[in-house]
Amino acid sequence: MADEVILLDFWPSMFGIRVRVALAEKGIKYELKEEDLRNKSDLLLQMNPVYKKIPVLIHNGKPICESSIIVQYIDEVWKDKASLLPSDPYRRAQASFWVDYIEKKVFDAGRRTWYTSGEQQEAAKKEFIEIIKLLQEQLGDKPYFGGETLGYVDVCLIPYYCWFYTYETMGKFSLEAECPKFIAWAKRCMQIESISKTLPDEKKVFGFCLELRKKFGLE
Ligand code: GS8
Repeated sequence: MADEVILLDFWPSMFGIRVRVALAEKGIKYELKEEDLRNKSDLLLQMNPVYKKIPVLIHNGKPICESSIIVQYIDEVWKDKASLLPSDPYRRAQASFWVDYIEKKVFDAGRRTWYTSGEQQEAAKKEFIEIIKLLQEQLGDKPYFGGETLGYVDVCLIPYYCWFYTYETMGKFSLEAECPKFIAWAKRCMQIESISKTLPDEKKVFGFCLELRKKFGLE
């Protein structure tokens, strides 16, 4: 019997996009169930009772939660396509280290570049640029964080790229000017079909954030 794969998701979520990219990379067919996060489905509450957040991958009825863990799971279960995580234990630990860094740093500073104003926004901008500079240093001269091919760190980081237009426009800064090699990496990733076909349009993300800012009285 074919595997039943369901993804509970919300379109602009960088966490959900990670999972969609990994599924596309592995060529896995799945059913996408879009969640209304203000009115969560019973299925989401049942499948992720701890955090009640998307994304959740439901594989043959069993839930897997937390995007970075879901990407690892996909890599381990569907082994017929190229691996995202290195098999060497040291390189694997290093990849996990950088994904952990992304978890701790990128979302929060990124959010503050568009969700705050004044001094807070200035501080967030500086912080965000420093975080991306450090990642750029880590990339070095490699085409991808995974080396010659797309890997775990790339999959976990590239979803942020469709948010950069929002960060840059609302925060009034240019990542291309600050971190050209990093942007070259992002553009290289966008040449890959599993990524270009998955990432939502940056202007659509911007519109979504503009609405949120208005709703919370920030405009
Ligand atoms: C984060 C998921 C998350 O924040 C992961 O999967 O990597 N660490 C988790 N999901 C958000 C949507 S994206 O901002 C979510 O589901 N929020 C609903 C809520 O907080 O109620």
